[in-house]
Amino acid sequence: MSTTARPASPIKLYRYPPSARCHKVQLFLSLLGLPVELIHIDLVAGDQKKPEFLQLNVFGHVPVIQDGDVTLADSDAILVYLAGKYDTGAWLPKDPVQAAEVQRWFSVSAGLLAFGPAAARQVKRSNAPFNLEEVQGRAHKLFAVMDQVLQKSPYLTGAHPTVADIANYTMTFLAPEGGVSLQPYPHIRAWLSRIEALPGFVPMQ
Ligand SMILES: N[C@@H](CCC(=O)N[C@@H](CS)C(=O)NCC(=O)O)C(=O)O
Repeated sequence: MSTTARPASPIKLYRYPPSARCHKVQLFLSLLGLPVELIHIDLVAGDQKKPEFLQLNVFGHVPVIQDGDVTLADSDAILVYLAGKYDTGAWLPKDPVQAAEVQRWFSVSAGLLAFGPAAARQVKRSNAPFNLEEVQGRAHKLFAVMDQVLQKSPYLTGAHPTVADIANYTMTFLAPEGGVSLQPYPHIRAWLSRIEALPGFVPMQ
């Protein structure tokens, strides 16, 4: 994908490899063809709560990027920054209605997706204190809706991919790790495949 500008040096991405939110940032950097330096933050060892990391993000969460003088946290906020700075406009539409549509899907990524399928994966991976049946149930309710949306259009906000798709891709792809099958959702599976076919796509390690 073409870019309007190039960073003077590789963008630093502080990340923990199993984190879906870190992957979505890494994915978007790759789709934009931007150089990246990956910096490992070990969430199990507690690196994210050390004073030097808290200077980068007071919340003590990954992902964080550093692009020259700019330090930014929050996966969806980072997508907005990267699209605004390095893309020609397609990934983050300026039209008010389309921009609002993208924002709506950021809310899904930070809400319904995080507290449904992503929470189920956390239970399975790290015994997180959620009720597995409850969060799996939320995941299926969300995916039933997403499947209908994706039956009508190839991407979440219409005919072309936007940061809304990148924001929601990884947690959706990983849903089976939380015991949430994607088999009942053919339109979601086709959407995942469309994203995986984009030039520059990188899978999670
Ligand atoms: N809204 C933030 C949430 C960031 C977040 O919760 N990151 C998790 C990893 S996916 C984290 O760093 N957890 C470490 C902890 O809670 O100590 C985003 O989208 O980046």
